[in-house]
Amino acid sequence: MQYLSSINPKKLVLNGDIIDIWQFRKSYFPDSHLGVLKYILDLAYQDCEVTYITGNHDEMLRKFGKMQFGNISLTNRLLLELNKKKVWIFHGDVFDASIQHTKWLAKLGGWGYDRLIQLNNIINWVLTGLGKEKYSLSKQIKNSVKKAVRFISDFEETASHLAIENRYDYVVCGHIHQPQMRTIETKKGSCVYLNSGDWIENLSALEYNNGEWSMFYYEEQKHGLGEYKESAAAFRSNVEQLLHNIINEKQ
Ligand SMILES: [Mn+2]
Repeated sequence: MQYLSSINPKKLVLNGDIIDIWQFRKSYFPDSHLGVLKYILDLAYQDCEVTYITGNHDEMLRKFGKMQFGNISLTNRLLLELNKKKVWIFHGDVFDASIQHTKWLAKLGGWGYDRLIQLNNIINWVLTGLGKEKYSLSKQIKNSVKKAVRFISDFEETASHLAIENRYDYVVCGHIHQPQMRTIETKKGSCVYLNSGDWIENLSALEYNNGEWSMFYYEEQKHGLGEYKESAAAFRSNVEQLLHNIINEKQ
């Protein structure tokens, strides 16, 4: 909240796994988390364009495809043009099942994100059919640090190869919880790979200001943020009132 209330974005992109639907089912949702969601609604209310990109923990939302509610849009991926540079933003779990096939995947080139999702689903379907478990990143990481490091670099390269094939200048992912900003070159060109990290361990975010990308790290920069005061409380009770009205109207 301290970070969120310190920024004043024109656009806010939430790159997947914001709401853990599986946990949500177990009705685990503390007030502090709800406060973050309400604050984001507040931003949207005040003319910030909020884009909610679906991840694997909130993949149920994927079936809705693209949706728009006022300033809030729900999507599987986002294309932006910033300073004449093409930016491709998606969560990245799509690579989980197919990462081991990086090389031939890169050769296919020009593959859209939706087809990658299909491929990922097919591979998991085949694995399940064979009585094997779905491919899981967290499991891979638990297996060995070496494998995890390999996975991360494969992930970054796969994303970048696809971005280069599709002529994007920037590719922005989440999912692997590894904040990163680096240029990746291939014979066909180059692109900048960015990862916003996470708000579990790294407490990091990507920012785009005056034509430049930068990484925010809460631990290093929190002293410059100022304190968060619960001044948005008035709006919050408004949201509660609004929800209450909607519910009552339906009855
Ligand atoms: Mn994820």
